[in-house]
Amino acid sequence: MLFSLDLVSKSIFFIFLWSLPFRSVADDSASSTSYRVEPTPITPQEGIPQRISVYQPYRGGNCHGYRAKDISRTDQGVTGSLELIGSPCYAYGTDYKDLLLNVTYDTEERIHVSIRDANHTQFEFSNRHDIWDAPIYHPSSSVNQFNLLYNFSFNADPFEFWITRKSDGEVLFDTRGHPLIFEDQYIELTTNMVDDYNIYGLAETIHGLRLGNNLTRTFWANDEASPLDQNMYGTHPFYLEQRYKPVDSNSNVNYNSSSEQQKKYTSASHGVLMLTANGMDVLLRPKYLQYRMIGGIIDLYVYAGSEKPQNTITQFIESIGFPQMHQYWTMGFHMCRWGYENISQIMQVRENMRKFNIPIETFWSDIDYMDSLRDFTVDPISYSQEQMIEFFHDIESTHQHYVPIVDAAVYAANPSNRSDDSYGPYYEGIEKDVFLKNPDGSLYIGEVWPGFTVFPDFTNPKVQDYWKHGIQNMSYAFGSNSSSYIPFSGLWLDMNEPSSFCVGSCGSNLVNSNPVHPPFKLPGEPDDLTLNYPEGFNLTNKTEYASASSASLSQYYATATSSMQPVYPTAVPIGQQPKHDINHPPYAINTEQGNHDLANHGVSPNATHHDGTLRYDLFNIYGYGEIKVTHKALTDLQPKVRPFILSRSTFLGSGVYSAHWLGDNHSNWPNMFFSISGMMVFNMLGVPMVGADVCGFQDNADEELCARWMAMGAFSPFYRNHNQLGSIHQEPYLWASVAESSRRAMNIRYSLLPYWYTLFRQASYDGSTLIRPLFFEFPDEPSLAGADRQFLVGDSLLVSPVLEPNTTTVNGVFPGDENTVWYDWYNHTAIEHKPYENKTMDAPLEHINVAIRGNKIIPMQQPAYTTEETRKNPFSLLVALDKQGTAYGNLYADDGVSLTPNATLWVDFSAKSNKLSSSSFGTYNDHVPLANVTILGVSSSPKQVLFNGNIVNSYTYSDSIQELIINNLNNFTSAGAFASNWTITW
Ligand code: MIG
Repeated sequence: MLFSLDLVSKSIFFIFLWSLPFRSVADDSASSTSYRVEPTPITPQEGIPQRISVYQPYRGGNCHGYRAKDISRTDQGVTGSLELIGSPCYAYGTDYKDLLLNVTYDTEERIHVSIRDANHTQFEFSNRHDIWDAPIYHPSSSVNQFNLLYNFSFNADPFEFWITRKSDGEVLFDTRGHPLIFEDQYIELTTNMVDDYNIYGLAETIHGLRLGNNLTRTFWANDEASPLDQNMYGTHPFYLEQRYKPVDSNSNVNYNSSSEQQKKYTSASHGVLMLTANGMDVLLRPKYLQYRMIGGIIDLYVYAGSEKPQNTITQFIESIGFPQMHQYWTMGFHMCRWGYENISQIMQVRENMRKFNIPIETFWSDIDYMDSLRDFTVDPISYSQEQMIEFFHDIESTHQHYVPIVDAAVYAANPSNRSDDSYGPYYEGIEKDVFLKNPDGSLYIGEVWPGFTVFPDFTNPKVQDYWKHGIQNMSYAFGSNSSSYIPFSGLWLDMNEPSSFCVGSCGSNLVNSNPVHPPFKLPGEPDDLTLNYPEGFNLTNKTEYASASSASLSQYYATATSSMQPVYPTAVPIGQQPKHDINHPPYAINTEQGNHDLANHGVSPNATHHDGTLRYDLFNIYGYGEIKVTHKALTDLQPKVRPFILSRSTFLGSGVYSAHWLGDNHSNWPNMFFSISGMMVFNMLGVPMVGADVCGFQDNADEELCARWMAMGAFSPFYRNHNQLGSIHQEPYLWASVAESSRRAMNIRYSLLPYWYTLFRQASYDGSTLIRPLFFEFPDEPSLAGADRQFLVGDSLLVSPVLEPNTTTVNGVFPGDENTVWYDWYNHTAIEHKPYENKTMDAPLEHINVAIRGNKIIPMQQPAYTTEETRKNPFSLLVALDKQGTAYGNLYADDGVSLTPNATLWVDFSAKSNKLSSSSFGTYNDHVPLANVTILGVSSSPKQVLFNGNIVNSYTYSDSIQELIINNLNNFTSAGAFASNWTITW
């Protein structure tokens, strides 16, 4: 009998089997039992109700902080010890009596303050370079203490510290008046804040760009669709703060100003990072900002910043890692949907897009393609190998791409079900011992789409081979017949918070009932359930299912205190030592999930990693671990190619390996609006390849929303339309106006690909933002501090999308001063505006307002149906002169694929005094000529136009638009537009 085999010997056998073709559902002989998955959902498990501490009476009032002893200052920093004042106060845990203070001057811009318990009992994230390593730990330059941009000051008794920026005396971080609390499950550190502070970041949440001072940001990786202000998928405990000062309030301040105009304000920004993967609340309040962490130690970094917000962001991103370059094709349009039931439907979308002449670069598959929703399998019928081979052949011939989803959770095979025996990803993981455990060493078994599941421990070194093997086998399952041919172009990592639909290890002892239906109805699933779940699973397990769900519930209730009455973790009497509780810590953070139980809807904090580290201490970095392992697997499989990974959960530095989408939004206008700040913030966090589900994921999109969003999406770095199972279709050809708005906006996007690619290169080089808040370019204008209804693409384009229904106009500002020129993208005329006047622009349904900033030069190419075809078309330049007749820009190019390109090209463009010069550096050349140059802001008709001194005959000048178009440059540049330096004069 198969069930009598022990798991390990069985697994060895099935690792072998796994490389063979996957089981076919038609093979009935594989099923020894009669199964039909019980369709009635079990009662959702909601965890043990917690009273979130931030809304309870404050427990730290009896704490008096610490006293500094043995402080010594060196050229590198400050060290010393801290001693608890008075007796323990047991705010929400047990106070440490002795702490170590370590302040290091990491770089001239960045200071690091660490405070830990003297015996190193607490988990120290910064010791785990095996899990997270970043340039922050390896400062490159030696620090000259005379060049430090900051000062560290402190009071000894009680210990308080403050960090100032030397140049202007601004206090950047200041704990004065707030006692430090340092307990085993509660650490509190507070900084005073200026009035009405402007801070940005502390992602991931859905909020306007400027966070305001009445917000609690909780850091706890969470699978939830669009919860306003609350915790979601990713964790980035960094903020940028921007401060403005009236110019005459402090005559010592003298920020450099390039503007001729007398400024009313000057500004400067700095950054603050609390490096931890533990859960925490950050309280943003009118006078202060408070960190409340439920574990770990304090690793605080302050970046002294700059007058330019972008420079502060560069200081930060440099420390967590500059983002990767993505392949060129990733900039094309992506179409996705949960609910493409078979590959024929995707092939049909491909045909329709072509028929309606709407570009599409990449087809995505959600979990529909999997066999019974199990990772690394492909449905043998609806996504049959035969069809997939044909599909890959077709899309490769047209330079299109395919990206399938992979979920973090792995189906736990049912040992009593023969048809599960071939599920190698489970048995190999058992054999290699790479799954998360319970504290008692048994497997942690949660529940996701395929039923009860296990979760790879991405901190286990052994997981690398396991995961790579999974990806390789998936490639075979799709029809590849060679280890070097991977038919998909990237991987989409979902559910990697990781999400789990029940509380705790709910599937322990229940795998014999697998597969089970999720404990809720799927979107669009009928009430009268006659469907098979998962698809293709057409037998019944009704009896097993019933006992499974009741067993699961009783096991779960047994862990609750007695009933489902709320448990108040803060109710430990002062002076008593609270119990160390991993799943229900004494301080209950404000996590969004129902009942605020930390174990609800995710893999719980007591799940245990291979070395005994609790997930409690690594909670927020699971997705990052998966990203890194996937990245390495992909580079192992295709060593020369830049991996493309799209991840839902992210952590500091994820942009080094991955792109991000903003998750399960809704098809409504507010969600479209919030996606702007979402993109801006992820750009500040070094994840520039970011975008929302265009037209919205949940609920039904309508024509007007989708027309507007397809247009705005064309100005997102990551441009993907995605939709939920059960929602009406929203492919852009389904409504005439959506088709038209998509075609127009994509025409712009594809013509701007050289510009986008250059922006990505700059991001990977110095952390430059692609989707840029207005205040980044115009930092001295306080009214822009919260501007998030318009955005800049790079420094040159201003986009003013319509974000509400039933209108044909949009309001927006044209920032800058009297000298700033903005040109309309479409008609090339200079836009009449007064600085900061809220101007109303025409915005018919199929039109999105885009303005070009004077002083900028934008490289473009003639757009085609795919990015590959566009790359073969001639270049053009759009030169937008400022009032002085000058403009600058640049271009980066390489082969668009290679991890380490063997040739690259940088081109600098500059225009002044009626002369445009192009200077190239590097040898990359795709032998595409320059077709034309359009110059805006030319005040009179030129007498002649010369290219490298040779007369150019073909040009037109428009007096009314003040535009000079120089055509037919192909002959001069047939060796390649930028193969050599040139000048054009007029
Ligand atoms: O909870 O795979 O965010 O993009 O379509 C649903 C199905 C699971 C969540 C992802 C969404 C995806 C969906 N997934």
